[in-house]
Amino acid sequence: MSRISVVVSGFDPYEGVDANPSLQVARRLAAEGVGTQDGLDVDVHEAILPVSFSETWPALSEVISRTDPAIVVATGLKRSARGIELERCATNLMEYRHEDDDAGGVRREPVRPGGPAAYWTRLPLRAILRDFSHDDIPATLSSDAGTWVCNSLFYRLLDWAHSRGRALAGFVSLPPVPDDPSSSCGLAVDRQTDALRDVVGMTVRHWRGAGDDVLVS
Ligand code: PCA
Repeated sequence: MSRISVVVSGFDPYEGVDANPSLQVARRLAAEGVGTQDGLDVDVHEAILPVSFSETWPALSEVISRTDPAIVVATGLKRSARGIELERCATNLMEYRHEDDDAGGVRREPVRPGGPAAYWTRLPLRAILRDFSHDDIPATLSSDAGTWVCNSLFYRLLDWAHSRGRALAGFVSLPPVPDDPSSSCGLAVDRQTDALRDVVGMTVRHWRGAGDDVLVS
């Protein structure tokens, strides 16, 4: 059977976040796999990334070089999210605090000087949302992955995808995991993992439907 390589990334814990659901979801998906999709065996590889503007993309890029994926789905925690948020676009902007700065300590710079202002993802977001509604997973589309490390990774990733023709890449923002399982806010790691399984499965089928076997070995 033909195989397809997929990378799912998540982030390490960071300030105020002891357990990042994106790390747990990427680990679980790589361990459990997503089964066969449309006649393709799917190899899911995890990439666990440091929360750092300068180190995140090199770390993901190393996993991409090693595994040669046709699809990359990055994930990260969005503390304000109430459900899964499928990100539509990445913007060429990073904002961060810098003590020496005049503008109240906030510095703004492009992710890639001279790069396009924004990129759209080519993940089949509406078809994924339909799968989510069958599986009762709360989700919305979003046009804002913020201006911090998640957005800058997403921008670098779409830069890469645009240079790769048929490769598909996207970013999924994850909500916090509730401390109390009966809470109506946030989503348990099991459900977040189900969501990512839907994202990868639908994206593989979409990629397959687009024709051209160039990236299938
Ligand atoms: N969320 C952060 C970076 C790592 C993560 O999981 C963000 O919103 O940019």
